[in-house]
Amino acid sequence: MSKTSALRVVGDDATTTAIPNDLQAFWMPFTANRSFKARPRMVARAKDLYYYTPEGKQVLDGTAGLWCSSAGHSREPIVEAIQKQAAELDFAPSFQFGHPKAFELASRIAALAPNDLDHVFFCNSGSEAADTALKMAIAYWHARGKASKTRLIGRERGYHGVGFGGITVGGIVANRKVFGTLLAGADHLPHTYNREKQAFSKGEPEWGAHLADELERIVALHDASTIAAVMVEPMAGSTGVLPAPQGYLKRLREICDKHDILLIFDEVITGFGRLGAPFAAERYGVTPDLMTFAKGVTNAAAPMGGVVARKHVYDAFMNGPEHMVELFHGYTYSAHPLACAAGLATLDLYRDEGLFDRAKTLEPIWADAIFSKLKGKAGVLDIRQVGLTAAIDIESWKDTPGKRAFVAMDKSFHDEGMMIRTAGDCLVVTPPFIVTENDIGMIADKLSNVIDATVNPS
Ligand code: PXG
Repeated sequence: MSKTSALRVVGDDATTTAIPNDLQAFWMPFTANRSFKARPRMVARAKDLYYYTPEGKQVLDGTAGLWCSSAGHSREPIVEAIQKQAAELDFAPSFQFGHPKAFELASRIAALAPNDLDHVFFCNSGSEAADTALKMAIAYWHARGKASKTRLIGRERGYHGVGFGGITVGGIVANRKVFGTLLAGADHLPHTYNREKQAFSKGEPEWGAHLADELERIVALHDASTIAAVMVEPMAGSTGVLPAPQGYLKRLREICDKHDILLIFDEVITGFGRLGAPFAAERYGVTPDLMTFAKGVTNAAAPMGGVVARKHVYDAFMNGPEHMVELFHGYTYSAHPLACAAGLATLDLYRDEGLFDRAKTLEPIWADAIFSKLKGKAGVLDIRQVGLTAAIDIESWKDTPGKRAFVAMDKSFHDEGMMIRTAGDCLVVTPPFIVTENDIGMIADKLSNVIDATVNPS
């Protein structure tokens, strides 16, 4: 097959867009490539709550992209900031040099983060943020003269991106099982989901705080002198929205304190308003030692991630000769000027439009709409929700687990004009915070339609 692919033009109005006619070259991430290429779900443009296909058809963004475009798409202040920055300073090294917006953005994020989470390390994705936090934790104990503390504890069903550190502490089996032995010395807490005890809870389930005590068992097995850190998502997102049981995170914090173990919150999804507060740490009144972020920091208009460290973590590194690098870690694109400009414009937009408060105000309206429309429907096995997120477990088709949700996702795009995500036979919706009550009703209706349309296998 020729490697040059001509462009085919489709559509016949102002929305006309050129699309490549050869879909083979792009090996798509986390995608059923053959199915996609047989029946593409293509978008070419986006504005506010909507994507538009190359043909100009409107698609409601039920997922804020991948939980990341929280203020809606192609927002002018962010677009302008990126354009201006590209013309003014396209790139600057952050190794031994700096540029003003990196410091400004770090200060703004530190100010948003609770307590003494005061120092911000930049990278370019949630995966890099997770691996950075894990490396920081191990290096922290080394710097403190406790170099035997290297074990990393994660949780079943956890998602911390796709780097080797992240999949080692992560607990999504498909993301781990074909990648060999991973990092040595990891262990896992049990996940916090129990349908029998928690089905159809709104917000944080009442049952499950005691599962944090499993950390005591892990400490007893390995000894605290070998454990560097515990990393968890305050709400496990990718696995299909598992909100932390009431009191669970506080208990985890107490056990970490008791045994001198760092607590890392992976706030890649929960950071920047998704749970109605700047960070989930604030919603739950629990301060981790390290906190990752990505996605919403730039409204996803430029790739960026990072780790916020508490003062005592940062200070542990600030010794030795002053001409020496304190932490041998970083990325060429750490604090990339375009991402910093996008981040500053995004934080302004969140503040000016009160979008975190909006998410908080909308939460009960969102929960009521989803529950009242979908609870009790045939084949709806559970609904979980916290902040502006919801996950609906639907009954699987016989012998083809995951296929019903896949078909529902495809039908949602093509027939209902709405983008949703799936996790096994679970439908996940996480809209931008700019949704209105009316939009929320529409999302619930469209979900109801695709659930009905997939009762029988196709
Ligand atoms: N940590 C958490 C908690 C995440 O949710 C990452 C790390 C990795 O981020 P990057 O930027 O490396 O992808 C994530 C990413 C979904 C979905 O539909 C979730 C993510 C990414 C894509 C899809 O659940 N989370």
